Amino acid sequence: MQTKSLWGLGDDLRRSILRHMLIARGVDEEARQLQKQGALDLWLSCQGQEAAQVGSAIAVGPEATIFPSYREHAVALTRGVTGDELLAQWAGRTFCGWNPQDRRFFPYTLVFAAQTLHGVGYSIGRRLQGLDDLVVVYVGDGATSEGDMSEAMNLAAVESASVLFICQNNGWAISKPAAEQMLTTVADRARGFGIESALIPGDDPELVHRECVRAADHIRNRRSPYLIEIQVGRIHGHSTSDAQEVYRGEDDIARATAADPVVAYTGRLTEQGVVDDEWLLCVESEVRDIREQLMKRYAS
Ligand SMILES: Cc1ncc(C[n+]2csc(CCOP(=O)(O)OP(=O)(O)O)c2C)c(N)n1
Ligand SMILES: [Mg+2]
Repeated sequence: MQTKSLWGLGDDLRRSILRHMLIARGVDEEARQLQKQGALDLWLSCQGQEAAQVGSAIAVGPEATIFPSYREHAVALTRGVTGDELLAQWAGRTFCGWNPQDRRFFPYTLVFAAQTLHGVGYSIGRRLQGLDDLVVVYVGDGATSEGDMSEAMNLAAVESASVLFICQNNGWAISKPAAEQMLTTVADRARGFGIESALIPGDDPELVHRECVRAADHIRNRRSPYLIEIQVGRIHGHSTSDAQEVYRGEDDIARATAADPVVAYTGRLTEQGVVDDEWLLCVESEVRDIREQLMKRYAS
């Protein structure tokens, strides 16, 4: 029997969301292990942010062009970038492992916040050419302190650009806590630029999905930008080079780990009978195959 979630999502979509979250978790964990073995130069884990990333990526649909920061692995994988393509850059094998045009997913931007202006400019250019101009820009809380972000929000507002800014606020810019970076929320700041916004929790992919569908509708119908600030938990350090225990309290790390959205969503769909052991074993085996392929390709 087909059941519906609180937000009206059907079982197939809910299973697809969970599958993407589990694949993202597996690829991320494999990359962390490979980095420890020296096979990758660096890895910035997205563990704890899968609900925000998969929920939003599916909600905006395949036509939207995505401008990521450097931690949107779950978005990339949901968009069809393979684990191999994703890891290649971090192994120093390429500047970008995928074709940004084909995937409508631009290269990672290590100069943080630069992608905000690239995204707004791209959307304006697409509109001038009469093409689908919906652009999604992912940005971290720390990057919103850059001048580029303010310029991008202002430009998007005055040009009525079709841009959805998604700020994943994990509470940290490396070791700098969000409370020391800003005195308002990012969502409030957007309103100061004339951009409508929402501040939402990032532990439930279905809620994120619903808010992003609404935001994309708003952008398409009103031809004006929108910003969603998603509160997420960071389970691991900023990167594999970062010892978060030095500056982050044990309780904060424990809270993020306990709130793990992948564990929570797996439990929820199991309890509701949307997935069963057979389905979970099947996805587990798919994830194991992906991890084995990555290990063979990178650990040698
Ligand atoms: C322009 C620029 N300044 C400084 C850095 C160094 N740096 C890399 S990540 C980072 C913090 C980013 O924090 P946030 O935007 O919150 O993203 P998160 O890593 O938490 O996802 C900094 C300062 C950089 N990459 N680019
Ligand atoms: Mg951050």
